Amino acid sequence: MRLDYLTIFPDYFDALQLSLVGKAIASGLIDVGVHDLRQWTRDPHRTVDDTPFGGGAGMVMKPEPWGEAIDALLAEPDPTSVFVVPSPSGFPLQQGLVQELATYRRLVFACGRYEGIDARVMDYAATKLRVLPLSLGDYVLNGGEVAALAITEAVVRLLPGVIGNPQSLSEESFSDGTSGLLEYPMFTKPASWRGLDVPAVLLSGHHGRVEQWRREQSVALTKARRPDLIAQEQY
Ligand code: 6GU
Repeated sequence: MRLDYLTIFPDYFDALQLSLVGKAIASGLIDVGVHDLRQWTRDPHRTVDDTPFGGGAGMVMKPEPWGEAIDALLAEPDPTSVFVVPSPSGFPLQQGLVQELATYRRLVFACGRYEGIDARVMDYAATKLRVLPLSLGDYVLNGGEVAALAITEAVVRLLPGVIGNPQSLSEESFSDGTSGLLEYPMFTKPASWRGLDVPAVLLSGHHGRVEQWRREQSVALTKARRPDLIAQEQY
């Protein structure tokens, strides 16, 4: 998979070299390009923003540098690529959509700052590739960079060969979109630590009782933290 990032803060993406995503780059499973949007400006001040038509607070990212960037990255229309636009106004990102993104050959992340990107940029991009505005949740970040990193990590860990034990993918929260429950609590050694004991059932060796306990814990946690998930299904 190929990943491109359009940003005025390329340094955010130094973090791609770390951990699992960094290993996927080093091993050639993915390759990444980080692009400073200002290289596609033409004025001495390398301006990327301007005041909004219709008035209002804040600044809007002007379309021209984005148009040149899109042309530089995509010579022709490409149905195997997605233009991902992180935005609090985007479609809510869920694991099913992450799985879909993992099937594409290329993702181009358009990281906006200020009050957003001139809307015509998304219309223009849509003449070349699928455009997908995505939100991480109902809160506001200052720009798309941190969200692009989060989306990247969610996608890359699903690519074949990136995670050593694929079973750890199928057992986790939201893994298949069918269990719909949060993960149960996990423990490791020592069995007693600072007066806190691991639940005895986990030391019992009774596989069936362990499974039942974990299921009960998952249901209780989901009821407490994500009642919206319980409402959708019957437990
Ligand atoms: Cl994807 N972008 C920004 N700027 N803010 C957000 C977000 C994304 N998701 C939640 N808040």
